[in-house]
Formats: sequence, C-alpha cells, structure tokens
Amino acid sequence: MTARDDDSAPLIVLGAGGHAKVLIDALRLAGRRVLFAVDADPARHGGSVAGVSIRGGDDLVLSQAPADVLLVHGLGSTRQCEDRLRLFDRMKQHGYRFARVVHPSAVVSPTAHLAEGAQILAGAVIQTDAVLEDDVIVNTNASVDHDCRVGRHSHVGPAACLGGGVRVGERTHIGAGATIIQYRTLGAGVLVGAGAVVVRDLPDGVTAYGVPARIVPAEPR
Ligand code: JB2
Repeated sequence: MTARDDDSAPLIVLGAGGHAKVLIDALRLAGRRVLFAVDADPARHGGSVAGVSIRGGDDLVLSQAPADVLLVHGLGSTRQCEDRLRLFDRMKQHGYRFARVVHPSAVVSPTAHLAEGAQILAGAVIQTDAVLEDDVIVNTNASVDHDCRVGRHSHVGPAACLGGGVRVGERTHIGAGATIIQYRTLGAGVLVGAGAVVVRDLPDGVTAYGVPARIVPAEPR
C-alpha cells in the first residue's frame, strides 16, 4: 500500500487524550468522517474530544462489524510503546483494521510505504523508499529520510530527524528533536531522549540520552 489511503469507511478513535485530538484535527482536514471516540476512563464517557463524542470504552467498538469501520489508534506514547502494541493487537484479533492518518501538510514520497495504521502528522516529511511498518507514528515536523525502515508501533517524536538508511526496531520511542545520523540501526524497545544525537548503533531495550547519545541505566518506564 502506498501513502494514499483510499478507504473511506467511517472511523472510530481509540483514546480521547492529546494524541487523539491531534489525529482528529488531521482527519478533519483530510475530509475524513469520525463516528465517535472511546476511552478507557469512564469519567470521560458522555464527554467529547475535539468535538467528537466519547461514547464508552473499547467494548463499544466490538458492537460494530469489523468490515463497516476503520479504527484510529489514539494512544500516543511519551516513553514506551507497549500500550499501543497491546491495544492494536487486541483489536486485530477481533478482525478490525486501522486507518492510516496523513495530515494534508505532510510530504510523503510516492515511493514510501506506509503500513496499516501509520500516522504522519503535520509538517512531517517521509522521503523516497522509506518504510513505516504497522502503527508507526511520525509526529509533528519530524523527518524520515530515504531508505529508512521504522518498526511496528515505534514513535518518531516531534521534530525528530532520521537520516538516510536508518533502521529502527519495533516499539522504539525517539524523543522530540532527537537526531539519528544516517545508516545507524536502533534495536527494539529503545528509548532515545529528547534532543539526543545518536551517532552509533543502539541494541535492543536500551535508553540513550545526550549529545552524542550515550546509553544510560534505564529509569522505570
Ligand atoms: O486501552 C485503552 C486506553 N488506555 C488509556 N483504550 C482506550 N480506548 N483508551 C485508553 N486510554 C486513554 O487514552 C486514557 O484514559 C486517556 O484519556 C488517553 C491518553 O491520553 P493522554 O493525553 O494521557 O496521552 P496521549 O497518549 O493521548 O498523548 C501522549 O502522547 C502524545 C504522542 C501525550 O503525552 C501527548 O502530549 C503526546 N503528543
């Protein structure tokens, strides 16, 4: 599937926090129709997020036939991506599909590959032959250069920059404004701190901060 998402099915947003608001905004600008949102917090039920009503919890999704709707993954991440993975996999087990979200101001190469549920937010740039696997977020003003590959459920934070040919494993969180220089490889479950400059490969599961980025003992996530 290329950058364009032609599926016009109505949308249900999972989660009703900050990330969901940003997604709803992008969807509206792209002319997409959002049916309602669901949230794990019962105190939010009956309220709204960015003008979209919050009708209940995730079980409400199950009352909709999987063929009739597309889901939008509204859980963001600030340090770890496991919650996104858990919710995505739960809904996939029930047969649901996730919509791609591409803000109209994003620049996406026609040769980039956006897998199911990829989210490209305002001002982001996805360059030629980049591959974003399932459920990846490329947040506001971030850039993913040519031939990068970003693994499932990973999050490229606002204004982060991936040079050409960077490889990122699954569930890796790259903090706001971080830079990964060209052709480096980051493992799965890595946390890169905001503003870090990564000049060496990083193995699975590490936390790295600073300029140049150094591996530090992980704080509890
Ligand atoms: O399993 C769930 C679930 N777990 C938490 N299902 C559903 N449907 N909702 C769930 N939630 C809900 O997600 C919480 O009850 C809460 O209302 C919402 C998360 O909102 P919050 O604003 O705390 O975080 P966020 O994930 O929307 O946004 C974070 O990540 C973004 C990338 C924020 O830090 C943002 O500032 C950031 N831009």
